[in-house]
Amino acid sequence: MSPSESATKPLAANEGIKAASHFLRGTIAQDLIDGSTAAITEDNAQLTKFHGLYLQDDRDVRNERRKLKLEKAFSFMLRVRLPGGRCSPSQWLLLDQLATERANRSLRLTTRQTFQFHGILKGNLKPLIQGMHQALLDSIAACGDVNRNVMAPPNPERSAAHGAMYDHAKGFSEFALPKSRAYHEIWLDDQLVAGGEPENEPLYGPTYLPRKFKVGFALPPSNDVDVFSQDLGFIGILEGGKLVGYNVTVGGGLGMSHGNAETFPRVADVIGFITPDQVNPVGGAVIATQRDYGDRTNRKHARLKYTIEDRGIAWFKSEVEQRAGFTLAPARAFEFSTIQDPHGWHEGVDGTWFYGLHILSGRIKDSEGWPMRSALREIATLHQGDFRLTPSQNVIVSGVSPEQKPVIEAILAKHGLANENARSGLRLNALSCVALPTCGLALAESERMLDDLLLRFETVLDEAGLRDDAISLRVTGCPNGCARPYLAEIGLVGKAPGKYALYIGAKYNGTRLNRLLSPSTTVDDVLALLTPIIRRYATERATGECFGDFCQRVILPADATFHSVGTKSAA
Ligand code: SRM
Ligand code: SF4
Repeated sequence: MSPSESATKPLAANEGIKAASHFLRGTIAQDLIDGSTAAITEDNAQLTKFHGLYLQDDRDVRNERRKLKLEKAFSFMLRVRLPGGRCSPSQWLLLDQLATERANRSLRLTTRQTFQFHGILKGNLKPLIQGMHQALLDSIAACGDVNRNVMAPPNPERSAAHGAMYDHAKGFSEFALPKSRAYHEIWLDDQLVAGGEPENEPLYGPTYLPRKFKVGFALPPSNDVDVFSQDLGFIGILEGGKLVGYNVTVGGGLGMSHGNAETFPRVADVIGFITPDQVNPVGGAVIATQRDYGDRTNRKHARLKYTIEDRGIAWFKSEVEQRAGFTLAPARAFEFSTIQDPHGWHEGVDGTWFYGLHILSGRIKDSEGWPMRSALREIATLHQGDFRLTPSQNVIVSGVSPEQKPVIEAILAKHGLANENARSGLRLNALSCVALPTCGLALAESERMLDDLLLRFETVLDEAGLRDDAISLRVTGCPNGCARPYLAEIGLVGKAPGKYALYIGAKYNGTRLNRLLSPSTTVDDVLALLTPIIRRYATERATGECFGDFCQRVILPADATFHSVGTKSAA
């Protein structure tokens, strides 16, 4: 759709809801005391997203309840705001306790480095949010048409540059927070002073952004945050080990709809280099440009990537420069080699150690033979450093003194979890989204099928001698792309119960999208299609060639549909 076409169309319904909400209040407070339903109104369900909350229902029991003419089994999901994925042991313990008292006794680490609670009943929302507040945690803008949780490399101890980058990411998160006091009033019972001060959202305006907005900071050679999938990205540039600035990326985004060619995943463009003090001005200018030019008539066309596709990257860059009041310098050279988390023990530059612990799909719970939640709770009671959540749904126990190392190891061993990192390269690089039973948009299973899928693949990899090879595999229950499947060497995207679109051939370092191999396959077919390719890869690959590059070179037809970093003109 051209810019002039969108100018003549009516605004999307959410725009009216936002405009009438009085800066995100709506009638949420009234809904919370309505005991006639476990839900809230549809309009308020759009507004609570800005407060980090989604209304959901248990899809496993939907049909049964429909037959019994019962209301859906409603509950809420809450997403914590946690820039760079960092939390203290006392915060961990409190979140763990809240999961027991107010949610479904599990914590879910997300692909954007934060925690989600599931299964919160309406009456538990306020106590949970007030509990988080005691530990200085909130869920403001964790969802909604605003800047979301800002991603950054999880381990500042790796170098001084990592530390500086974490500070910039946290600073940007604060800078781009909505200013409305609605969250404090509704959830924390802050009183309105004399009917309330007039409010203003200097960055967003009263209708916020046309759509969600995502920011990530990456430090080469690791592209752990998948910077090219972000609306706005900052790639750290070092000189003599010092962080001198960032290459700015714009217009990444992964969501699409099956069968709708007007929606597509897109890798971001690199538009130039800035110094660290220019992060907020440039980021603010990018947000403001999207605020003013993003498509507010069609939510499937409202992300920044479409604004850039429609108007051109040169126009976008010049608009950002005009608003920021300076010109971006030419982009500097950079190279990414990996997306993988640091598993196991590593020494930081400050003499402390950190331990990367693999957690499949980021689900922290206690199950038979796998008491991960208990083990992490016990670590949190003794740990003197902090925890870092990674973009690959894992956790890093960080800031461990040499004396505490054996203590952490003993706790893991006691719970039978000492070998969680001794897994196949495929498993250590696998992600899945939540999907069923909580996600209202899921078309197929994802988290609940990942373990079985990996076991089946691992048999094939073992036979081919590839058990330790790092190959990225990501599964989602629908094409929205929450586990970033289009940037995986093997991507399965839910289409219908038991059916997946199969994509292969992304570059392992997250700089090239994959391409469609088969539009609708069962898991059996996925295995049947990929087994011979994996066998060929084992014997025919070039030295150092990653699986995605091999597929691109040998398997996939030449007519690419998705593009990669560097193939488009970065103005
Ligand atoms: Fe997502 C919607 C879960 C990362 C693209 N995502 C949802 C919802 C809230 C479903 C809904 O709208 O009702 C899912 C809740 C499921 C549940 O029960 O918990 C959901 N998204 C997730 C998480 C939890 C997946 C995970 O397993 O970790 C991730 C939470 C991140 C966070 O902490 O903020 C998550 N979602 C992503 C990512 C990856 C990323 O951001 O790095 C993407 C692709 C990148 C992008 O945005 O382009 C992503 N989620 C979407 C979309 C498609 C957006 C689009 O542009 O089309 C939707 C649907 C929508 O917005 O309409 C969506
Ligand atoms: Fe739900 Fe789809 Fe996101 Fe998976 S990818 S969590 S199914 S919206």
